[in-house]
Amino acid sequence: MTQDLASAIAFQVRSTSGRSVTASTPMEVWQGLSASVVGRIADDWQATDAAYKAGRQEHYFSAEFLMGRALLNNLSNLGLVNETREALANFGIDLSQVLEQEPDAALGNGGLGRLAACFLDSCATLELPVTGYGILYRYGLFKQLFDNGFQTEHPDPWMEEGYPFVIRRQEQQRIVRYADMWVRAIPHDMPITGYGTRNVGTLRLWKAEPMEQFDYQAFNSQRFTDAIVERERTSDISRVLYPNDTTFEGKVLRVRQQYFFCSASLQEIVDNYIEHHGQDLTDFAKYNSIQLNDTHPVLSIPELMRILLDDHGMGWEQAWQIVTHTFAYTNHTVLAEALEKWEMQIFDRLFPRICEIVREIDRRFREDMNKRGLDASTIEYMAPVSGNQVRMAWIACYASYSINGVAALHTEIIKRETLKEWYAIWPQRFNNKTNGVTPRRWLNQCNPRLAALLTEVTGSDAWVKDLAVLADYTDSVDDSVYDRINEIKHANKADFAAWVAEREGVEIDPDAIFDVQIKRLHEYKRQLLNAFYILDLYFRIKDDPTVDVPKRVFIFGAKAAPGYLRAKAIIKFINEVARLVNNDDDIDGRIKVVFVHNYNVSPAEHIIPAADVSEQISMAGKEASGTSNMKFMMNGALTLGTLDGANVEILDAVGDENSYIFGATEEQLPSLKRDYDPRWHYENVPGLKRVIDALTDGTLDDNGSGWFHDLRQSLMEPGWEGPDVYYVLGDFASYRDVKDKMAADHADAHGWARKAWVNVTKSGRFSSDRTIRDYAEQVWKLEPVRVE
Ligand code: T68
Repeated sequence: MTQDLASAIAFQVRSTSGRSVTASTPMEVWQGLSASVVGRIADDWQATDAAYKAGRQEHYFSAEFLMGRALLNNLSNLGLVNETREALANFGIDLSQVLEQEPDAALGNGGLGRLAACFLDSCATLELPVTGYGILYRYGLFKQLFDNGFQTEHPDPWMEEGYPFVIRRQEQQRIVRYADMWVRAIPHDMPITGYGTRNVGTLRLWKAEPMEQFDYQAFNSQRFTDAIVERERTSDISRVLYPNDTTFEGKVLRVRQQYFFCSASLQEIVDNYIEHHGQDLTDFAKYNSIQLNDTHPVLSIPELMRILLDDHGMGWEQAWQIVTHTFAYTNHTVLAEALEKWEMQIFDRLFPRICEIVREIDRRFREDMNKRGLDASTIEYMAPVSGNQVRMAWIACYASYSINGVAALHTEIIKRETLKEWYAIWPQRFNNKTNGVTPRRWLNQCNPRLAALLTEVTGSDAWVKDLAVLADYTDSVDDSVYDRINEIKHANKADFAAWVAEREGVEIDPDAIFDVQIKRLHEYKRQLLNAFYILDLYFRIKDDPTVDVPKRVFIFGAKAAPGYLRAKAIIKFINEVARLVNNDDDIDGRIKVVFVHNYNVSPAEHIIPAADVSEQISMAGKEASGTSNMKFMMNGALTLGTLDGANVEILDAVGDENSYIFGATEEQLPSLKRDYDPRWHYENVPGLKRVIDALTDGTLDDNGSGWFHDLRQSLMEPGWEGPDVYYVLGDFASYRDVKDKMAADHADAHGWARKAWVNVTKSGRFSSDRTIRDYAEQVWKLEPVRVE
C-alpha cells in the first residue's frame, strides 16, 4: 500500500516538477502531493455533487472563507497521514517540511471567515448537502511585517505559485451585469473533504474576468493601453479582500464584489433548480435555503427578486413569498460602525433595476408597518431605505425567515437592543446558534499528542466526530492522565519555542507560563489591557529585582486594519513593551513578550496547542462570540476572560473553579459608565499611574509619531463617546488580581492539569458539528445525504 502510494505521489511530483522526486524542491513536492490528493477524491467529489444537486440543499453565502492550509486537513480526512509520511521518508523527504510550504488561503479577516471554514468542514463530516459560495480573491488578507515595531502591510498573492486545491470550471461560467459593465464570473471549486466519510462538499469561489479576452477594436485602433485598462477594471472586482473586520467601507468596488458573487451564485442555484425540478419555480424554497453570513451577501435578496420577476415572469407577491422562505441571516456584531449602509446613488449607478426593487421593498415595508400600527418614527428608523441610504441589516431582517446571533449573550443583546424593533414584530424569527470550531483541524491535526491521549483514554477515535463523548471521562481518569497532560503541554511548548526562535528570533523557556492573546487588533478586544498588565509586572520587578515571580511568556498575534491608526498604535506599543522587557538585565528572562508577526490560521495551529492561558478579555457585551476561546479550551488552556460572548457558555461548561473570570459584566457596565472617571482609577489603582505615564514620559518610544500620546488621551480625555470607551482602566484592578492569582495557581502542576483536563473534556458543545447540527435541524430543515 505504502509502495502504491509512494509511486502515485512520485508520479504526480514528477509531472509537476519535470524532474525526479529527490531533485524536486519541497514546494514542488507539496504541489505534486496535493494534486495526487485531488486525484484520489475526484470520483467521490463528482458523486457528491450529483447527489446534493438532486435534493434539498443549503447554500452558505459568505464574502469570506478563511480556509488556511488544505493538504494536512485532506490527508487526515482520508486517513493517509502516516502512510504519506512513510512514503515520503523513502525519498528522504520530511512530510512536516513539505506541509510548511503551503501558503494559507487567507480569504478572510478573522472570526467570521474562519467560522465559515469550520462550518464547511462540519457539513462535509456530517454529510449535509451544503455548498459554500464566495469570491476567489487574488490577494488574500495582507501580509504583516514589523518595521521598527510598526505594522507594515504587503500583498499576499497566495495562488501565484500554483494551487492544486482550486479547480477552474470554465464551462460553468456566468455573466454578471452591471449598468456600466458586464463581467464573466468563472467558478473555481475547492473540494471539502469530511472526516470518515466519502462525501466531498464544495466551496465555489467566483473569479471576475473580462467578457472578451481582448478588445481587438481598441487594440487595432492603437488604443492598446485603453484595452488593457478596461480588462483590468473587470478583474479588479475579485482582486483583493477588504481588510476591515469591523468598520463599514462604502466603496463602489466593495459593493461590486458583493453583487458579483451573489448574482453568479443565484443564477446557478436557480438554473440547477430548473434542471432538476422544472421551469415552475413555485417550490424553489422547498429545495433551497441560503444562509447569509452577515450582511455582505444581502444583495442576493433583491437579486433573487429580480431573477424571479424579470427572468421568470413571476408576480411580486409570489416572488416575495419565495424569497422570504429562502434566506436566513446571521448577525456577527453589535458594533454600530460595522453596520452596512450604502448610498442609494451607488446602487442606482451600478444596478438601477436592483435599486428599483429595493425601493419597492421599502414602499411595501412601510405600507405593511403602517397597517400593523407602527408609529411614523419607528417606521422611518426600520425602513430599508431612508434619506439616501440603503440599510443592509434591515433588509436582511425583513426578508429572512431566521435571524440568529452567534452566542447566547449576543443573541439576547440583539433581541434587546440592536434589532429590538424586529424582535418586537417577529420574535419567532430570532434564534441563537452558538459558534463552534472544528475539532479536526483544531485538535486532531494541530495537537497530535493530545489527540493520541484522547484516543487512548476513550479507547477509540470516535471523539473526532463526536466530541461530546469526552464528557464521560471528566472525572473518571486516574492521576497518570494528569501527568500525561503536563508532559504533552510541555512537549508542545518546546516545539513552539523552537518555531518562535526560528520565525521571530526570540528565545523562550518552555517551563514558563505561556499566556496568549491572538485575534484581530481592536480597542474593544483590549490588547492594551494585557499590555498594561505586562508593563505593570515589569515595574513591580524593577521595584524589587529579587522578587519571586512565576516565569511568564506573553504571546500576541494580531493584524490591525491598515486604516485603523489607533489599533496600529497598540501594536507599536506592545512591540515597544517587548523591546523594553526582553532586553532588561533585571528581568533576566522572567518575562518575555513575543509578538508573532503575520498571525494567520497556520501560526494559530502552532500557538494554540502550546498555550496555558487563553486571554479573552473584551469589554463585556462587545465580542459577539469569539472562537479562539473554544480552540484554546479544546487544547487544555484555561480561560482568563470577561463574561462576554461565548466565554459565558465556556465558563458554564467548566465551572468557576476551572476558569478565571474578571471585570465588569454587560449588565453592570451602563451604570458603571454613567459616572465613570478614568482619572480616579489612574490616581488610585495600584500600578496604573506609572503604566499610563510610561506612554508619554520617555519610557517607551513611538518614534515621534505621536501615537502613544494619542493612546493616553483616548483613555484619559473625554472624546465624543467619553474617555476610555472600552473601560480599560475600570477593569484593570480586577484583571491584575485574577491574572496574578492564575499565575500563582500554575505552580500546582497537578491542580492545573486537572483544570486543563476539565476544559478539554467539556469542549464538546463547542464543536462546530454541534452548531451545524443545530442549524440543519432548526433553521435549514436539512437531512444528511450519504454518498456510498
Ligand atoms: C466576528 N466578526 C465577531 N467580522 O467579532 C466574533 N466584519 O465575536 C465572532 O466569533 C465571529 O465573527 C464569528 O461569529 C468578524 O470576524 C469580520 O471579520 C468582518 C469582516 C468584514 C466586515 C465586517
